[in-house]
Amino acid sequence: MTRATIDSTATLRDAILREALEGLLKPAGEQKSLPAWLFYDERGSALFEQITTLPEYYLTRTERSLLAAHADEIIAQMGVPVTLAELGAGTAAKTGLLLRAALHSQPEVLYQPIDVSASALREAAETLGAEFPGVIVAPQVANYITEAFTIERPAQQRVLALYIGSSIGNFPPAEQLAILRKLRAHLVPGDALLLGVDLAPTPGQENGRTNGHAHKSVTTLLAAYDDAAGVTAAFNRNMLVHLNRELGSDFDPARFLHRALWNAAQSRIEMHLVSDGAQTVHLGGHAIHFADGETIHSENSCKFTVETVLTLLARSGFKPALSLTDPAGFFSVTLATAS
Ligand code: AVJ
Repeated sequence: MTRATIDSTATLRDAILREALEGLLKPAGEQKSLPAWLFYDERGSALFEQITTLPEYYLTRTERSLLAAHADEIIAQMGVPVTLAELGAGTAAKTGLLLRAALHSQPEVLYQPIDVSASALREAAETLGAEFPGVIVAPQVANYITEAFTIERPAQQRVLALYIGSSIGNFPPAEQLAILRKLRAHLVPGDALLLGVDLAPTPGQENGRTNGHAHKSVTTLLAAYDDAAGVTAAFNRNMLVHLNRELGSDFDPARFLHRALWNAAQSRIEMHLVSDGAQTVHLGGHAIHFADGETIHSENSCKFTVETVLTLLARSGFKPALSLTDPAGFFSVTLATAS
């Protein structure tokens, strides 16, 4: 069962224009950028789904196996019936694991996915509605950064807020803190946050293997953002197609090349779109010039350590209850209660 979706197409287009101009109208020599949420139009969301199934993209399957192994434990920690709310839910591909666990101890679960992509939310509602008759889906189409969102709390229930998939890694540390504090303000003591983050490479494990144990290397990380099949490249370029459609700009996506790099000082993967030759693009009444090789910085994907996650949670009003990491140290999921 699905409740009505809140739509806000005009607001969204305004935000896209504002952010595109802010990122692209830069003095010559200054880094141009676009915000990563612009990836997620219908095609971008589909390409991201495809990325999550790639052999190089270990994030999704690692997080899924952590959730599969610990879903009952996570739900049991909550103690009472729960409603699940999810920031950046997308198609909610991993959420079923937690919903199923919740349905073991309560007849119905209200699931509140929040995402910028209406098409992804429609798919989430259809899939979950079909698989779990006890799940009531209440989707919100919203950019949880720029727009207000609501979280409902049915009587006698606790909110389990999900912020998984390392989506928080798209934001710089100060904004990570602001997002979690904003989320915390929707919660009351006893509610909880389940936060999934991708981990930084193990220092000194460049070749990926020591004493027969797998370790995370920079090479592993880079491959996850520059796959052999070129899906991530298509995902990156699709941002320009999205802008062309929404704003009537004239980017030629074929003249921007995909690049992924590891920024060790900031502990993040960066994705860029590299101008193949000098060119001028028209957008919102402006002519935007690109020098040959100049880049649009399209994404940051920050990588954490268990320690940096715990610090972030403490600073945003959460107290860790359960910290889960796979044996090779690729990915980490933390359950933290609102304190
Ligand atoms: C959805 C932000 C977690 O950073 O790994 C995948 C997006 N970018 N491949 C990530 C992404 C390139 C993804 N997040």
